[in-house]
Amino acid sequence: MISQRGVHLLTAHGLRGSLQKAALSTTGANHKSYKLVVVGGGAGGCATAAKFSSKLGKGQVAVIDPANMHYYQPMWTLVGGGMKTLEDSGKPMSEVLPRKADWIKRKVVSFDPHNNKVITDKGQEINYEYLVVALGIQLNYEQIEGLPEAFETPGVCSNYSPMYVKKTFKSLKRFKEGNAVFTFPNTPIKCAGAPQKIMYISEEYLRTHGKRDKANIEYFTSLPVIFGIKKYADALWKVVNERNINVNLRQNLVEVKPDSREAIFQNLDKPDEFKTIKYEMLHVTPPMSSPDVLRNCAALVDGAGYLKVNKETLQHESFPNIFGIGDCTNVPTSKTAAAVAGQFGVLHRNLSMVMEGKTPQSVYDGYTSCPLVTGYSTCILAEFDMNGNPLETFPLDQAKERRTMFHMKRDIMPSMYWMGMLNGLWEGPKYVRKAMHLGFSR
Ligand code: FAD
Ligand code: UQ1
Repeated sequence: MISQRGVHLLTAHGLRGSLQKAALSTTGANHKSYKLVVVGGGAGGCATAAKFSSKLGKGQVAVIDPANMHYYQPMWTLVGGGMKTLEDSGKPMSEVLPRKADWIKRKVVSFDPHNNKVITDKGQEINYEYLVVALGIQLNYEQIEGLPEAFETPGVCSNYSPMYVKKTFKSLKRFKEGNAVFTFPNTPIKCAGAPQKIMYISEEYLRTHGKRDKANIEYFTSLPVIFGIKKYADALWKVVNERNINVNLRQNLVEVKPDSREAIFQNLDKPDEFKTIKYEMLHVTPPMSSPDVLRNCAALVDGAGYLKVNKETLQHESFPNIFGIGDCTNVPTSKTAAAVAGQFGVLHRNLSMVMEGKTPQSVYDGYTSCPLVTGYSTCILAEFDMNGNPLETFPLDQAKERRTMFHMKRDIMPSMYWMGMLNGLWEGPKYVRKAMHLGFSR
């Protein structure tokens, strides 16, 4: 059900009247206006722009994003394991954004939601009737003391950034003996399974390359659990135990000393207690936050700095002409591209209704998925909802490591992303799930 508050916000009659004040034409290089502005041309922004530029026509939709490249980030797990290259994972932004949308290749530096405009780093004011915020999540590597310097040294890597992902496989190849350390930070992150996926891949690599008996594999996580959903956590404990991987819970990486090749962790339950471990290889998942530009706009965000939307309709809680999608929102589900796919169907239906002066009806169930790659040919396909209940597509035990799921992740998902999702044609596996369960599934 849509909450009472959501329904109340959406009676968009008054909204449409006031928004008509926003000029619809382009009014000069430093001041442009669009029916719909999409901030961020990543997974959620690109899908949204494709759908609405096709619906509204040329010149009505703008995407603002400064990036030259659009990356399919889920592939970086495979890049880290040497199964794909960084080049395989990216396409020029100009090739993926829809032709009917204007691409403003700039960074948004501030929001002015009371006046329906955003400002770019070139000082341009871009007015909108409707706004979709799809900024993703910010990586904060610099918050870990010594880490930026450590990235300059061998063996320190991170699948989370195109700058450091190539170093992961290099680190595996140069590994001789010692500790291979994998971290999970003390903040919400995107794809909460990725910090351990690369650990399982690394374990298999070291085993099949004759180095496993000289390697000690350590997982340091800030969380009190190995994974947030019990069904998959139970399966992952089996994997780490069978493969002799040490798991250290409630341990947060606070400092790296590249000269002595040491990583320092704080015990989050006893904050005065620190543990130092020498590393031969260190894979870091950085602390993350809502992007600064969003956090700085108090009217748009919740206490944690994320875009404050109705978790069911994805409409902003205070500005009915603003919607959010993806990692930058405060929707309480695990931040993944699969979640973005599930949100996208809801967003395009609800925003279309608001554009027609109607009340949003479509409800997001919190669907998200994390293909937990456990090596070079196996994967546990975790799928669950906002309440942490499994919401699985296939009528089989998805907590089991399977080759079929690995092939889906490696060979099918990329095309589904580039051709389906970015063209606004993939809303997640809801209908596949219903078909697979003969209609007996949500
Ligand atoms: P993004 O796709 O990150 O896009 C944000 C866009 O905003 C970017 O293009 C950026 O340039 C732009 N931007 C940022 N700041 C500004 C600004 N100031 N002005 C204008 N534009 C700006 N998900 C899965 O479903 N399955 C997986 O297996 C999976 N594995 C992953 C593995 C790794 C290693 C990583 C890093 C991620 C993984 N994900 C996975 C997560 C998935 O990639 C993200 O959740 C998804 O891309 C989020 O989409 P988004 O549109 O919210 O943000
Ligand atoms: C998915 O929809 C998606 O978005 C495109 C992903 O991101 C790459 C995924 O990893 C997964 C698993 C899904 C869900 C799709 C199916 C068919 C289960």
